[in-house]
Amino acid sequence: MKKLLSIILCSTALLGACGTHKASEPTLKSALADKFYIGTALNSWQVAGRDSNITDIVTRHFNAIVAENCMKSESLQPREGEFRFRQADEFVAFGERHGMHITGHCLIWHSQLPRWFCTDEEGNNVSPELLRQRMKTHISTVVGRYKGRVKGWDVVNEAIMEDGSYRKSKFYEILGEEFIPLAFQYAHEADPEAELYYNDYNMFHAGKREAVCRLVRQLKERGLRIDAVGMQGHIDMQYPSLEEFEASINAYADAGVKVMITEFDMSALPSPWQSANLSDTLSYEQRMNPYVDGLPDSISAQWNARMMEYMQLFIRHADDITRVTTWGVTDGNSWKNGFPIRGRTDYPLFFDRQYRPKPFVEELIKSKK
Ligand code: 9MR
Repeated sequence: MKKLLSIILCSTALLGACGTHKASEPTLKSALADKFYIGTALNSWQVAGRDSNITDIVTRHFNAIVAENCMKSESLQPREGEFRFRQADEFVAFGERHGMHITGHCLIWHSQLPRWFCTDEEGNNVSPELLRQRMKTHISTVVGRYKGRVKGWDVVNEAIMEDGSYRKSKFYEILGEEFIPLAFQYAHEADPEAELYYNDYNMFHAGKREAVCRLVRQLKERGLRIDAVGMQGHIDMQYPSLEEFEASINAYADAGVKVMITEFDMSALPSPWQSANLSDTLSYEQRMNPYVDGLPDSISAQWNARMMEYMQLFIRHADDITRVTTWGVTDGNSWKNGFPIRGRTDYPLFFDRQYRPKPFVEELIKSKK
C-alpha cells in the first residue's frame, strides 16, 4: 500500500523529483553550462541522502556544491587538536561521486568559531603568536586533507563592515588587519592549486565594496593568491537594487578577481529592518509571517520576476561570474525560515516545498532549449 501511494505521488505532484526524467531532458545546469557553475549549499542530512527527492534535484540540476555548516571551525575542530572530519569527508565524497565543483566554506570566520580558538580558559585573548599558530594549524590541516579535491576555499568570511571598517572580531582584535593576508598565505601553502576567495554579505554597499576592492589589491600587491570574491546574495523583494548589485560586480571584476554569487536566496517576507506598510489590525507575528498557507499568486509573480531579473544580470556578467550558488535546495530547508525571525514560512529558493522548480527556473531552462 505504502509503495502504491509513493508510486502515485511520484507520478503526479512529485514528478521531476523522483528520478523519472530522461537524462537528455534540459536542466538548470545544462541551461547555464556555457555561463557559470550553478551550485547549492548542502547540509549533512542532504549529503547523507535522507531525502531522495533532494538528491535527485541536486544531482540533476546543480554542478557545484558548498558545505552549509560541516566545514566551519566549530564543526571541524571543536576542541584544540581534535579534528572531526566525518561529515566533511562525506560531503567531499558526494561531490566527487557526482563530478561536482566543490567549495570549502569557510576557514576563518568570527562565527561558528569554537571559543578555544582565540581565547584562553579565563576568556582572555590569546597572544598574536599563539593565534597565528592556531590559524596555521587549522588551515593547513583542513586544506591539506582535501588537497586537490576541494577546488576553492572561502578563506576569510565576513570580515568587513558596510562602512568599510574592519569587523572587530577576535581575529582583528588580536592580529589587526594582518589576519587576512596570513589566512590566505596559510591556505595557499597548504594547497597551491586551490582557488582562494574572500566571501561576505551586503557586498553591494558602497563602503564595503571599496574596502573589499582595496583588500583584493593589497593581497595581490603582496603577491598573495586571491581568485575571486564571493558576494553572498541574501536579498529580499526590495533590496538591493539591481543597479547597486551590478556596480559591485563591476568593481570587483575591475579589481582583478572573478565574482561568485555565493549564497543566493530571496526572502518573500517582510523584513523587520524595513518599515513594512501592512495593516495595523494584524498582530506583529501575523504581519511578519503572512504566507503560512502558501505564497499568493501576485507575490509569487513578483518574486519570480525579480529572481529572473537577477539571473539575467548574472548571465550578462558571465564573463566575470564563475559560479552562482543557492543557499539551500528547497524552501522547506532554508535558513531563512528561522532568520531574522524564528518560525516563519519563507519562499527564498529555486525549488518549492513540494520539490517543484519555481516558474523562473522552468523559464530559464526552457529559454535554452
Ligand atoms: O545556513 C547556515 C545556518 O544553518 C547556520 O545556523 C548559520 C550559523 O551562523 O550559518 C548559516 O550560513 C551562513 C553562512 O555560513 C555565512 N553567511 C551567512 C549564512 C546565513 O547565516
